[in-house]
Amino acid sequence: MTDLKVITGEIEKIAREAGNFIKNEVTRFDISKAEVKGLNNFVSYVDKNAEKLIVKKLSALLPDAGFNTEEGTVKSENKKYLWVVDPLDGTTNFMHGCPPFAVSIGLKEDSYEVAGVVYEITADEMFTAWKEGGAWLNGERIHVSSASALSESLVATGFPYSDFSRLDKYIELFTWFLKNSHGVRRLGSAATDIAYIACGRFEAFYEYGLHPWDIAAATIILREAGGKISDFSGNEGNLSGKEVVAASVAVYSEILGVVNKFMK
Ligand code: 2AM
Ligand code: CA
Repeated sequence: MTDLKVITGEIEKIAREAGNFIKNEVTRFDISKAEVKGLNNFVSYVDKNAEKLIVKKLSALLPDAGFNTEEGTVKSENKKYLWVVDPLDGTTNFMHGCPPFAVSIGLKEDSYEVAGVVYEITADEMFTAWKEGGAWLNGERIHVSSASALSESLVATGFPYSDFSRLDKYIELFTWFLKNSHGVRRLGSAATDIAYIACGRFEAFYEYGLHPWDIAAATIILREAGGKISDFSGNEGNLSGKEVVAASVAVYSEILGVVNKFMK
């Protein structure tokens, strides 16, 4: 396979092209054109057309790779190389014209993330990383923050939006963070939340009920920037997104302990 740095550069071009398409649609988007996939789960022609564009270009880039994409415009196939794609992470924000929303493209080799691009469209911020190549924001190296405790941390989360089975525990955990951190933010795009830990804006993130495409690209960006990501039990491999704890290495153990205490 070609050099991962070169591949990441190509993914970046594809993410920017899809991002430009999405940006052009913001002003003309008519909310009544959204379809409902499930409770509070929306999709539109914008998500689908962006995905088709991305799939076409990625197929040309690595003809032997399989796909796992949110909108399912291509058959899911598990191969040695796997593209994990969310053409538009933060669809609800997009529909309301509210930042942030992002294109998220991850590449796995034998189930392990080896390259990732998160392009946050509204701020024109391109987060990239490849295995052992570091993490980058618009071409500059990025690192997690130097905070060493949750008491010095800005924490991001996503509110439950359709699976309310763990809502009571979630609210108790939320209350704990309100009292024991610098504050809690809810941006509405998990890929962006995790990329923001990688560049030191947030120290930590937790959410349940996500999907692989929400986190695959951001996972390698965070790891290469000095962070850790796992499920609520601390498993770091094969992340499904059902449970996500992400943080700088310095606060990861502390947040894992807290999330574990409230959510288990
Ligand atoms: P999506 O926009 O690609 O669906 C934020 O909490 C995360 O949950 C986002 O990454 C978002 O990804 C996903 N999500 C799905 N439906 C949502 C909804 N109705 N409200 C908020 N987030 C949603
Ligand atoms: Ca999406």
